[in-house]
Amino acid sequence: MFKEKDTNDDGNLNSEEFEQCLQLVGFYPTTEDIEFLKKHFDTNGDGVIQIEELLQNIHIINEHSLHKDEFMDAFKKFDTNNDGYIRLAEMLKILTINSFMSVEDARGLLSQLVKDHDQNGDGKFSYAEFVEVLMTEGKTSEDLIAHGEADK
Ligand SMILES: [Ca+2]
Ligand SMILES: [Ca+2]
Ligand SMILES: [Ca+2]
Repeated sequence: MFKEKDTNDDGNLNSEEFEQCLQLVGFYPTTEDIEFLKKHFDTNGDGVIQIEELLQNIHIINEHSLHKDEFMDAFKKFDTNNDGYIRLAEMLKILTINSFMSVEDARGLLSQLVKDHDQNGDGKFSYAEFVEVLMTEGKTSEDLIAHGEADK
């Protein structure tokens, strides 16, 4: 369904085409949203969103559109060095802050999360991977977000 939005038919989506695609799935993004998503869903790092990348991440973008304030807040909170990835050390720090979890428990949880959700195996969570953690881990993720919120 996105093919027709790719007006010059090269498989790449410019910002405008990308925005139109998002509207197709019921998401009316702001310019800030577009920039954020372009940054985080450009999986192959060529600076453009391909239709393929959009399709791969469509369930995440959909979830993002429903909970973006909550998710983006949580992501920013975990990404303490602001490099666009949540490294395990960053996550460990949040989890163990104020003795929320023991270091041992936190390490256990992290290794499970990495095993299940680090799709590309680079040992850190991209925004897309992080949203997937939140989507599939249910209770845990609510705890994570709540904890991050409480510590503002
Ligand atoms: Ca790309
Ligand atoms: Ca980081
Ligand atoms: Ca990863």
